[in-house]
Parts: sequence; structure tokens; C-alpha cells
Amino acid sequence: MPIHYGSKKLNYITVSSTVATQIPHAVGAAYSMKMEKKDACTITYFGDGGSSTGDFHAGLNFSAVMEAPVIFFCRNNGWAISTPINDQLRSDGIVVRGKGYGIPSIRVDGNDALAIYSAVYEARKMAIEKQTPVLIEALTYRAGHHSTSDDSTKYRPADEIEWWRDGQNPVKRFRTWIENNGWWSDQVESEHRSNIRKQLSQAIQAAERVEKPPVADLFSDVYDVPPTNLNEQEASLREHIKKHAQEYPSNVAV
Ligand SMILES: Cc1ncc(C[n+]2csc(CCOP(=O)(O)OP(=O)(O)O)c2C)c(N)n1
Repeated sequence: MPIHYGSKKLNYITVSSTVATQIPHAVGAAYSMKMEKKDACTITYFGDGGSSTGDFHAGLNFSAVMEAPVIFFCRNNGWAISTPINDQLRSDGIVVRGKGYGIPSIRVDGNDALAIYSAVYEARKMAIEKQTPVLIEALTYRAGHHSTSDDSTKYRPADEIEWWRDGQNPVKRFRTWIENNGWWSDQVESEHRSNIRKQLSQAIQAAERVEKPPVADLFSDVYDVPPTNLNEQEASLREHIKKHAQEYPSNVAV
């Protein structure tokens, strides 16, 4: 999916759509860093919905007992798609759950960029120096829909969304702060925006010039020996492409 990017170079692991599976992964990776005595920790992000899964509890307990240097970053935005937080838990948010497992835990204003920066900075220091997991609960609100197939006005009032989107907007708040400190102005912003727009349009043009990958790539990279149903699907797709060759680029059938 579009947000499932990753980068080996930047130590950024792709998440999967299965909610919260990244939590035990992060704990395992942190535990291996501990065993290798690396000067590093892992950080994993999830929503309040993620904290309602078994993987969350298993991950927190394992990390506490094994003293793994991992930061659990929970964005509590009040909603797991259309399920409000009150239908998910009766504890005082997520932060108390960390304490229950014996993990240093902190709650921060999730719409305050500087508060988030200093919480994560301190958590990283603590995780590495003290070899401990740390939980951060960022209190915020999901001002957008959950996804393009969700219409959140069906289950919450539009003026509530507007109140958060406008006055509590974290970008707006941070902008006010840098503007008041003399580091930003309308002129700087307009230059910045036109620069970024130029970079984006160049990147889009470059991406559009890249040839589509060959069909074979759809069927490789998962199985060592592809099962018969996959072979049948590949044969059927190739038959379809042959029949409608004019609709596909010439390299696609490779
Ligand atoms: C294990 C699992 N159960 C259910 C789903 C369906 N699902 C997709 S997103 C989601 C809610 C996630 O909540 P949260 O992380 O709070 O995301 P937000 O609504 O804030 O974007 C659910 C239940 C899933 N993808 N994986």
C-alpha cells in the first residue's frame, strides 16, 4: 500500500496492513541490538487501535522482562477507524498500560511538535543508556478519514473535526512558534512552497518515465517453488495480456 515504504539504508522497516504486527518485530530487533551491544534502539509507531491487540501486550511484556531498548510510540487519536476510544478501553488511555508492565511511560501533547521531539529524544537516551523499553502516548485527534474508503462524518460531528483541524493543527501551531521567533514569514513560506512544488513535479516526471516492471515480478519473490494455483493465475494473466496486447506496454509480457 502507498504508506508501506521502507529503506534498508535508513533502517526503516516496512510495516504490514495487519495492525500492530510491527510491535513484536521492533521488540525482537531491539533485543538483537542488545545482544550485539549496539549503541542503538528501535522505535515503533502504532495507533490506539494497535494497543487493543494481543501483539501490543505480548510486545510490551517481553520487552520489559528482557530489558530491550525499544520505544513504543502510540498515537492515541481517539479513533480506530469508526471505533471510539471509549469502546476500546476503560483505562486512563494507553500510558497506564506501560506502567502496568513496569515500563517507563510518558504522555505528551501529540499536536506539539517540540514536546514530541523532546519526549522522543529523552526516551532514546533512556532506552540506550538504561537498556529499557519506554512508552510514549501522544494525545491527538485523527482530523482526516482513516483511509480513502472511510467517510468519518458518518460517525462523528463535522464541527468536532473542524475544531481539531483548525485551532489544534500541529503544523499551524509550530508555524506560529517559528514565526514568533522570527524564523518564518509569509515570504519565506511562499518561496519554500514554490521550491517544493518544483521538486515534486520533477520527481513525478522522473517516476512516470520509469518502465513498469515485468509481469514475472508479480509471481516471484514469495515462493521458492510456486504452487500450482499461482502458476495457473500467471498463465491466465499472460493469456489475457496476449488477447489485449494493445492495452499493455510492450515489456509487460516478459
Ligand atoms: C489484525 C488486524 N485486525 C483488524 C484490522 C482492520 N483494521 C485496519 S485499520 C484498523 C484500526 C486501526 O486503528 P488505529 O491504529 O487507531 O488507526 P487510525 O484509525 O487512527 O488510523 C483496523 C481494525 C487489521 N488491519 N489488522
